[in-house]
Amino acid sequence: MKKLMMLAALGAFVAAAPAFAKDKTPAEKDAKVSRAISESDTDNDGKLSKAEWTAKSDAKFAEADADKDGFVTKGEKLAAMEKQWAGKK
Ligand SMILES: [Ca+2]
Repeated sequence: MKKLMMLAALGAFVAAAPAFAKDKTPAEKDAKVSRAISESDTDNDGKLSKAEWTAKSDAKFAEADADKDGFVTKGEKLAAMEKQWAGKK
């Protein structure tokens, strides 16, 4: 039974494989990178300064730190990841 469940899990993993970034076409990768840059490029110069890069990280940290104690616990990180995964469905 355990073997059957492992095979089912492996099958689901293989079925999901095309969703991974390595299977994206060059055009899909280019569009994804452009979108990622434009989301943080606050001065619209087409590139990210260190400040623009860290501002997004700081915002993600602040969002994950639910109790605002300056630390992200495993539970807070899990909640943040679940929220992210839910948004991708
Ligand atoms: Ca910029």
